[in-house]
Amino acid sequence: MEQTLVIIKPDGLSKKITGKIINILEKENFKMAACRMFFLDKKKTELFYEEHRGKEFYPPLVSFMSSNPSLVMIWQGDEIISRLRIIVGNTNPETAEEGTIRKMYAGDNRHNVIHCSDSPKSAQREIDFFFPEEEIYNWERKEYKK
Ligand code: 3AN
Repeated sequence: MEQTLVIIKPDGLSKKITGKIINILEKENFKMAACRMFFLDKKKTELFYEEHRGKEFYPPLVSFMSSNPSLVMIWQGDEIISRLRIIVGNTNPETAEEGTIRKMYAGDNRHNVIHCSDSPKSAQREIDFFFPEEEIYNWERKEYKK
């Protein structure tokens, strides 16, 4: 079973859609494996979005993400990485499919309410970036009752 990193960005928190987003994930039968509020200061945001350094949207992205706290979570489920990308929708809400989280709630391609990992490799990097192993539940472990 896969795990992926999900961030409800500062605009998601200020729009008060945290519960709605969690509800969408729960309805898919995905399970939360970790959850913590983080204030991504400038340095941490720059490191997280390192691959975009140098792009024209990088400085405003960093300043938006470090403007207010975010809710950072790990979610677990079968093929969750690719399935969640579809549920979240395109970076730009104008071109996102109807019914996707970004189509429903995002303001524009920067203020797009949610982040989710785009590949198994980035999921691993992003999970390690935020959470030590002991803070992550693995619902496949025998000691948790289903
Ligand atoms: P996604 O989150 O859809 O995987 P990425 O990884 O390409 O998108 O970009 C990371 C973040 O950078 C996006 N979530 C968005 O906030 C911002 N971003 C990406 N492309 C643009 C753009 N053209 N203009 C403004 N912000 C952008």
